[in-house]
Amino acid sequence: MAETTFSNATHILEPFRGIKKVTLEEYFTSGHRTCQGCESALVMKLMVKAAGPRTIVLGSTGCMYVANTTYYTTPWVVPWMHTQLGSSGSAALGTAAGLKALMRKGKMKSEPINVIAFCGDGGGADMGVGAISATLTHKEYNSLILLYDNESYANTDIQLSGMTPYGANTTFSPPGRVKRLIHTRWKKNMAGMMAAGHPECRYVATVCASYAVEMMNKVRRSLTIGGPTFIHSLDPCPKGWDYDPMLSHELGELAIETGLFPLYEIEDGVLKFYGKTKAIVDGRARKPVREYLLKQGRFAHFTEEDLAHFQAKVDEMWDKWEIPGGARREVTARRSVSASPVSLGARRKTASGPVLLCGCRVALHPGRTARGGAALGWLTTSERRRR
Ligand SMILES: Cc1ncc(C[n+]2csc(CCOP(=O)(O)OP(=O)(O)O)c2C)c(N)n1
Ligand code: SF4
Ligand SMILES: [Mg+2]
Repeated sequence: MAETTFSNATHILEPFRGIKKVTLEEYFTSGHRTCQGCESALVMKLMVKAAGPRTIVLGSTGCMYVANTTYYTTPWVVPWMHTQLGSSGSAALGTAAGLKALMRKGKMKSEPINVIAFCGDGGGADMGVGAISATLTHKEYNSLILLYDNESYANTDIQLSGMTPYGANTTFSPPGRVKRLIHTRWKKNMAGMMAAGHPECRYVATVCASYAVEMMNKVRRSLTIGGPTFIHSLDPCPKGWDYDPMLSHELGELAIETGLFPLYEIEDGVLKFYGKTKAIVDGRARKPVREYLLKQGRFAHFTEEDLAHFQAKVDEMWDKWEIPGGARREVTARRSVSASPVSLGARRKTASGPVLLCGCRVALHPGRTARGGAALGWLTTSERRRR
């Protein structure tokens, strides 16, 4: 067949300017059987509403597969495909590449089609992180990977994942008399990790469905920019977190207001904070994290000491991580370091401030400060303007 004019263009999806401007059409409707108050289901609905009808959705195993495809029913109005638990990245890349090849060969109409692959925290941040990472290196294919993080392997009855918060009660970490806290690791920083390690990925963002318009606009921005993009969504889960379903929205807000889950985007290396996270960065006090933790049964076994430790870890995130908090930026030092062709070792020795390591620009782990040679350094929009 003769080659047709092919363009790898994306849809230009302008942001919704307020709730009243949001389109009415739904592409994730009735027919699902998620729990009452399930924020992940809301994320699906908002995600595809933002993307519009010319969208293919791919989803890895988990609640958003199982509860959304009960025999003979489905809420999906757009084409949808299930993929294996660890393969949201592979599904995104394969679908995007397949569409591109078919269009280039003239076997289907050449037009922008959004490809969105979603994954849970188990499927995306644990099992499938390698496939997502690979996809984020292929800049010639347009796809969005959305990680919906309910902080456990929820579908198989709330097992611990790499995204489960410190100390939480899960079926793999039940508190007991001998050992009160089974799970004592701090959760992974997925968005930071994806942003830092993937120079071909032009857009990484965090979202929470409690802020629906902002969330939809970040989805629209990621699809407009094109190439491989990544969004991390924090989703309160009444079953796994053990709270009254009516509190879902409030818990999402509290996660932001306590500073536990900062809302930001990184587009072409420029960091922008959103909403209440921005207010905190600008000086507003964070709410005490106990207000968030004590509303959830999974932390009911916490003592005052545990609450204090959790608060100290959040404080440390804000003090020592580049994101959240935006602390410890020393623009002059970074400038001279990044412009200089000296070796990594020499940079470590000579730099007095943060060090830019081979394209890694976000501090990924708490406690690794610039002096220790840690990776660093997004610029905020205002910093960039100042430069
Ligand atoms: C390779 C593989 N291992 C285990 C399972 C069983 N399994 C199905 S869903 C699921 C939980 C997935 O957790 P997550 O990705 O966080 O999604 P959630 O259920 O929380 O929505 C597991 C372990 C599977 N389907 N495939
Ligand atoms: S277990 Fe959690 S994520 Fe799964 S359907 Fe229920 S509320 Fe949603
Ligand atoms: Mg999960």
